[in-house]
Amino acid sequence: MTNETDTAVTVLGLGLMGRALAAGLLAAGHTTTVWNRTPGKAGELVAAGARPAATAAAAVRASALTIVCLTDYPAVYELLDTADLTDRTLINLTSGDSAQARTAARWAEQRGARYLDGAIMAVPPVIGTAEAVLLYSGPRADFETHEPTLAALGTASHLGDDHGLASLYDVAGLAMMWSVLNAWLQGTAMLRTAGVDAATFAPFARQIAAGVAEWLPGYAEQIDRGAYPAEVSALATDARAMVHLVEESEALGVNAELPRLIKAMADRAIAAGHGDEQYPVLIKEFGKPR
Ligand code: FVH
Repeated sequence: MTNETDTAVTVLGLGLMGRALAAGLLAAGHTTTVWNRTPGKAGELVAAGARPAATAAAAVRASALTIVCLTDYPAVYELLDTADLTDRTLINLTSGDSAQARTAARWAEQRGARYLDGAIMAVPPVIGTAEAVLLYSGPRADFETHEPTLAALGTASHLGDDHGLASLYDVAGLAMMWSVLNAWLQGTAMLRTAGVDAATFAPFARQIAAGVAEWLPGYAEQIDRGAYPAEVSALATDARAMVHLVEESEALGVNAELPRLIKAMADRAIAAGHGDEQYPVLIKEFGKPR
């Protein structure tokens, strides 16, 4: 078991996020070695006690644990392909998709390293606080070994042994985030045609979003059970309201692409015989390629 206060860690990549990660580790008392491709980004960290390494390869050898946070996965390979990773643990917090994470795990393991993939569900200013949620996937034993150290960065969650899971959750979270924002922007665009400004609509929209969020556990239960009894509303009823959304958007002269997409998916599910079932039956449409 590692010691929470003095575990040696290397951070590769001192962009906005990498600097926040290194600062969090330093603040928690960890011996922190840092390296960045472009010189000059380590100044404040070094002043706070970080050890600058001359090369990425040297930085990796300085600590049993290396955290890498670069722009993308190709940058990680470019940086570490020739480094000696033997007996090191590499935690890759670079954003990517699940296939990239699984490929990176094989790549690291072929080089004798233990590998965890991670996703940061936070912005740099909250790193080091419980508000920062960081997701990890890969062998549980490796996560548990470093969990006390990772606690310095925020709330650490292990999702499973499959290295792809952290990225998959990350991307699923992005689907949520952009869908909610797009729905709000759609409503805002519509209301602005009547002189209602975004700030006026925002509290109402927030209430709707919070109300819908309350439905998720029950709807998830229907999806996992594969049964969609119409307990509060049938999809066919929702689809009739979708016509209003499409027609209103078109009449107002705002973008109607999203309303049309929403309605087209419901129409397909209804055509497939699901009109009497409840909204989450649309998982059948979301679950296949198109
Ligand atoms: N910033 C954020 O809020 C988000 C929150 C969610 C997760 N992300 C992901 O974190 C990764 C890094 O993001 P970042 O904000 O730190 O990005 P930058 O400030 O642009 O820093 C990028 C660093 O990557 C280095 N780098 C890029 N290519 C290479 C390479 N071929 N070899 C070595 N290093 C490379 C770059 O170095 P330099 O340009 O300073 O020399 C920076 O250190 C990212 O995946 C986000 O999606 C952050």
